[in-house]
Amino acid sequence: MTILDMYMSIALSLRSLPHRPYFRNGLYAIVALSFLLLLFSWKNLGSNSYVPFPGEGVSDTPIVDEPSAVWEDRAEQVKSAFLFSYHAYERLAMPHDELRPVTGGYVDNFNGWGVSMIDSLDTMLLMGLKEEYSRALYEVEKMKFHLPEDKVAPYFETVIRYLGGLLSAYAITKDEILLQRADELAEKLDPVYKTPSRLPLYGINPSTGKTEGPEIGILAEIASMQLEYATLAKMTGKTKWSDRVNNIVRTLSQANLHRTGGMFPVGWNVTDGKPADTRLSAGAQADSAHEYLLKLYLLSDKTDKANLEMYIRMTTHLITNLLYLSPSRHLLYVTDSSHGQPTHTFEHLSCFLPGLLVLGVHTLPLDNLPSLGIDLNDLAAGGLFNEASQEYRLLKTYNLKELHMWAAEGLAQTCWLSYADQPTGLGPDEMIFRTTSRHAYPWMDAIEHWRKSGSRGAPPGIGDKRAVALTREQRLKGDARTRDYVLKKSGYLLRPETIESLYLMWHFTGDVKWRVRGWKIFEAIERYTKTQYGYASVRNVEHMSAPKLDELPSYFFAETLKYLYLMFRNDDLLPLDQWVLNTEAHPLPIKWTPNVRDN
Ligand code: DMJ
Repeated sequence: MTILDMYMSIALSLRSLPHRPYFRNGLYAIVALSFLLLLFSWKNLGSNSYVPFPGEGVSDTPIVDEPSAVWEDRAEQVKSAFLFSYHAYERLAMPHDELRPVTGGYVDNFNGWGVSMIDSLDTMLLMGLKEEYSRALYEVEKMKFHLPEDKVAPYFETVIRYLGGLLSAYAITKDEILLQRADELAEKLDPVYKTPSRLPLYGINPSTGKTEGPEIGILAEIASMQLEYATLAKMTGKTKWSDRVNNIVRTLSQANLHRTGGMFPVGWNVTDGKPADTRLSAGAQADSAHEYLLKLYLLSDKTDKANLEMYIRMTTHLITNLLYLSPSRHLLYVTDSSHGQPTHTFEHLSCFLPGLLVLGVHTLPLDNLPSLGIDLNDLAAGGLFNEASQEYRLLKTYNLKELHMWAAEGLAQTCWLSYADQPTGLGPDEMIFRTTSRHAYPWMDAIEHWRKSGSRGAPPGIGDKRAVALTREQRLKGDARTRDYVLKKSGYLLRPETIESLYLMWHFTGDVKWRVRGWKIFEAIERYTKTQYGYASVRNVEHMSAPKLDELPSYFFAETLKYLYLMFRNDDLLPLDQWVLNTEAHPLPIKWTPNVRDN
């Protein structure tokens, strides 16, 4: 029965009351008034009121911390998971790229140079796996970076996985062969920079030097190699590599972003170096470019203000335009936009964002930007994107450190719930949040309303919430109302982003709930993704039988298991004031004494 039906039947039953007009009309008036009040509050939900959801403030699971010996043991279990699958890779696939974890075969999907092995080097080193490392090093010595004539190496993937992997292993061990191979690889890839803008092309055949790629490049692929090249420049002393970085940073910082409020769009013209569309994304096709803004500032030992300013601009637009609350559960999510309209898609890939935000909160004086000579108003000025100045004026009225932290917490919570809601405990690759024109609920509107009405309780979208399991029937009906979302891509691809953010939340806040949730995800990985030969992506996180894909992506070794291991260790294996992790979780050193060589 709908609320309208209910009111109709109350009205009808009033008609049958004994004939006493004053009494009956009085009741009519009360019923009509309550109906109007209900209508008014329902209409307002979509604009600026905030009605807490019954499950808010209630944790999905009791959070029980364990003695440090238990965490030590959990870290060891992650190491065993690494060894189990890496040994299968060594036995059945090395030096090919990836193991097929269901059939025991292999696949060469990233140039065929052994991407799993290179992506794994620093994980082995952090885990103290010397024998596996020396076997891999033996293979590194033989690497030639050759490709048949008809093949193309994807530049971005090759940099983040191979170059990043070689450089971080070199930073840890100083084994010269690693730097030598990294430098050779960068030389072979270098023709991608022969564009008028000096933004890289999509790909290259390193044997022939033939490049390939459309005129409109993708943000993540044209602007996520600066960390690796800045490190290569430091390590080799070659200015050629820092030139590559400087050109990209200059192009990005001079771009006219007035159509996108200071945030980088997805499409970039690699001929003129200008933004080529207005699509915005925090996830696919964009994620690491946003990530590298903050990380470049940190890698420069906090000297590179240009990247910091771009980071502040990016987060300002993202917070004021791309963060939304779901209508019933008030889950905070980040979405992408096309032609200025949010799509309300929420991607697993975007779950790196809470981790990035908490990293910023703990490394930047966000509550005192003027101490770095940065004024929010000035960032919007200069004619580049004056339309955005309203957003800057609004955020200036907040303590930015606090606001970024709320966003980090709320997003991390939603990323976690996207796992906890599922029967397998694994998170889907993409969800679409329920919304109607009334219920598209920008987070900053809710925060403003909450603040204006006295800042009572937790800020909207923040704090623990109950997980919501669907019945089989609800699932089959694809009903979004119970959870506020439906699954768009239902697979779990062994991705790291949520675990990465849980690790960073735990690392910086010390709140054990993030660590406990990390453990729950590891348990789900063990239960539902393990195969005879390793771990496999699963097709559908809603099916307890978790049908498998025959895929074990190399980032599972580089990122997923590394973040879990770091999270469960009791010591600080990787101090984040000394290391910056590239987008494939390869740690790069902030301080380095270069060996100067001739170019
Ligand atoms: C990784 O290869 C990198 O993190 C990349 O930036 C995007 N995501 C994948 C894993 O999901």
